[in-house]
Amino acid sequence: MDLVARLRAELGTGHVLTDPDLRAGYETDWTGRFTGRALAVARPGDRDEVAAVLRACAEAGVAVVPQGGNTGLVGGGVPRGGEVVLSTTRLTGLGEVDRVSGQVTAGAGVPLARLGAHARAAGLDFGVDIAARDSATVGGMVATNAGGLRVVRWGPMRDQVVGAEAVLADGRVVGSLVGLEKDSTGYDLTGALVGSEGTLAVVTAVRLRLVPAVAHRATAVLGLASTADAVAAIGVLRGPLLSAVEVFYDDGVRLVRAHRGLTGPFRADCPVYLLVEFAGDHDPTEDLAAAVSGLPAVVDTALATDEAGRRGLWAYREGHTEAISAHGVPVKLDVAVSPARAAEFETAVRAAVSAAAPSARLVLFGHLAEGNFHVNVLDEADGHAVSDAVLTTVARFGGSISAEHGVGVAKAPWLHLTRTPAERDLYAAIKAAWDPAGVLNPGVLIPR
Ligand code: 2HG
Ligand code: ZN
Repeated sequence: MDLVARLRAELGTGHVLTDPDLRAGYETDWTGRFTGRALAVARPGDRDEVAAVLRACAEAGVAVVPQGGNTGLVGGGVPRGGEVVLSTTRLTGLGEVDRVSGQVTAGAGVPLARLGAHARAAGLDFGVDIAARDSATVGGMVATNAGGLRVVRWGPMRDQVVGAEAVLADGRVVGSLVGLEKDSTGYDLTGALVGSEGTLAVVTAVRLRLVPAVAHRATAVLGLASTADAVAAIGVLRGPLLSAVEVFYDDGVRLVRAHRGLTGPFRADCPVYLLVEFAGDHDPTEDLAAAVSGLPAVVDTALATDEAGRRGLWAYREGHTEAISAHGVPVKLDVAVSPARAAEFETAVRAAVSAAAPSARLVLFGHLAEGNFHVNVLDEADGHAVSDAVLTTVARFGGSISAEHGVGVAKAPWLHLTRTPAERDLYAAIKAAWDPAGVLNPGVLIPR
């Protein structure tokens, strides 16, 4: 029996897609930059079906590309050519919130928005939030160690994962969903899966820590003259109420306004915008207003406490990705430096991009409390030269070439910039230990 016939026998014909029209949505990533042809798309409905798919592919010697919501942005979830795409979107089991442990078990295919709503319905919340909350799946977020908008308060995905269940390339199941907060029994296998980008095993379910729900939020957008002023503000704003610190710039706001048909947050445009959110069990509006009024360099302020007003302010920030993609296919990089050096880095990265691609358009924005910049370069055909310029600059600052989206195929050629030969040997050894035949996501994270 050939591989497709075997997969059909395991999953049923309707969950093994070979028709080009049906495959298409799984073969190209959300940005449109990464695309390849899959042999087939397999949509297993439970852990045992995941194991059956992996066993069949391993025996046939066909590589597997695990895929969640396909909004990962680094080409880590789409085929390069001839693989089976294993879509986790049917693994949608969501357990009851365990209030005693403050945890919940979620299938890999559960979208973040559903997980968040489920936690809030039980009086708790999930600590990670990202703009792609409706599409991003829990499994994909674990695989990429997603970060997002609230890392300053609750940390990235790595901090939320207490346990995971995963299937190895040969079909064996590993891991635990018991959710032990204390377990010092040797190597952290769950930890190894976080950020492994589908190269070690296919995560089928995770046990997640939940956080206390906050009843009140207040959001401000500050207009500033420079990134240095924004960086200085973070030091003043840090404290138990601080929940988000996002930076964006005039050119990005113009793109978002044109795309969404919005007016600006202020009467006059500003070079730099800083979105700050405070959250707590009491209304933090006065705390936020007082903190902002104590900042020396604020040119203008817009403050909102009601849901509609807050959404309106967030739209300037969250609208960036879509406004950029509406303009064209960008070269997109997510990088981080020490936040204390973020202003210096901003100057350096602008210089590096304009030297590598003089006629390109650079749109910067990001999560400033972690020094995490999203570098989007528009109107540029040579993605390699721009990526090289940006990532080399990041390395000079001792930064990360992959802050929160994963390495994918987009940044794999530059892994050597921030991992030493000894560290890359360890990466290769870890990969070989989990997936000796190299079936899982070849070409992602570890360069071929
Ligand atoms: C965000 O922060 C996402 O909104 C996407 O990480 C970033 O589009 C991007 O470059
Ligand atoms: Zn981001």
